[in-house]
Amino acid sequence: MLAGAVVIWVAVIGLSVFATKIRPGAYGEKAGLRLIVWGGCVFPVVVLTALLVWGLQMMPVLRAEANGPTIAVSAERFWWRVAYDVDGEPGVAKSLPEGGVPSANEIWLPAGLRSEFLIGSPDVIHSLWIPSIAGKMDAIPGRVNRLVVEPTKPGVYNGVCAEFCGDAHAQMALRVVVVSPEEYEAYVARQSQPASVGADDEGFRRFTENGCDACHTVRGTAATGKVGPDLTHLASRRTIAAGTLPMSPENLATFVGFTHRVKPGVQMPSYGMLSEDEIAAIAGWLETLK
Ligand code: HEC
Ligand SMILES: [Cu+2]
Repeated sequence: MLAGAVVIWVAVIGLSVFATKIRPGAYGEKAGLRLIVWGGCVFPVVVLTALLVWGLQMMPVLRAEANGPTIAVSAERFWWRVAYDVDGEPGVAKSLPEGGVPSANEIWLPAGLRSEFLIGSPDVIHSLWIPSIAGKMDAIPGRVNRLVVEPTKPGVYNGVCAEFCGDAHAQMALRVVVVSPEEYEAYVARQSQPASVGADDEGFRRFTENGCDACHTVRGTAATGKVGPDLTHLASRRTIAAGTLPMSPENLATFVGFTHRVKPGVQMPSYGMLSEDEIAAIAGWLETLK
């Protein structure tokens, strides 16, 4: 393209210089018209059409291939379901692959590698947007969109849902943590471990008694609910409820007791009817899920 542009530029400048040098009236009106039709219309149409066809053909070749992990991101109302190291089959898939190491609302990425997000949704259209790292990509029910990202600088970045998806849309954020590839591997290895929960743990007993396990999984225990976020390593995350509150024992208690006041429209029932002690016991136990 550069070579072509130089040739055309030299020709156009040459013509202009030539035009200033010739005697007025040296060429007739017909000759002038011919130059405009051939040089000004036909030539650019042919050249630009050829470039367009060539460029479109080149697009798949230029698309960056991932050389890092494949991470499934499911946009839910109103949080992000994450699974590390899933098997992403090429081609157009209708739903996200099962398996992988589950997490939520926080995505760790290795710096300097091209990781691939497989992005889907079980309910409505959302959009994953991590402004410092990549452009927006819609999460559409019934199809899987792919997004290759290559973060270069370690750090913590913010992401949001960028497509109105319901009441709590504005409280559907996430954190992206970019670390070295070694730290990334260690993180995923830690996340793949089950939680260590004693059978006589007071907080865990109240967690199951109140039916939290119907919606939440704590790997290594009998809690295998799939509706809400995996809580196995909840306390290792930076925020609660998709960026709504910073992670702390007090905020965990606030979220469980005043769920709808903290996040209006949230798809989890409030447990305000529980006694303060009971909520404190549950929150204290959740805090141990590092
Ligand atoms: C009907 C299903 C359901 C039940 C029952 C339920 N939850 Fe949830 N929970 C959810 C959903 C959905 C979310 C995601 C909310 C959001 O961020 O929009 C959630 C989020 C959470 C979070 C924040 C997780 C994160 O990664 O930020 C905690 C903590 C939590 N629930 C604890 C509990 C506890 C404790 C109980 C029982 C007292 C409970 N949940 C009962 C569905 C449920
Ligand atoms: Cu959304």
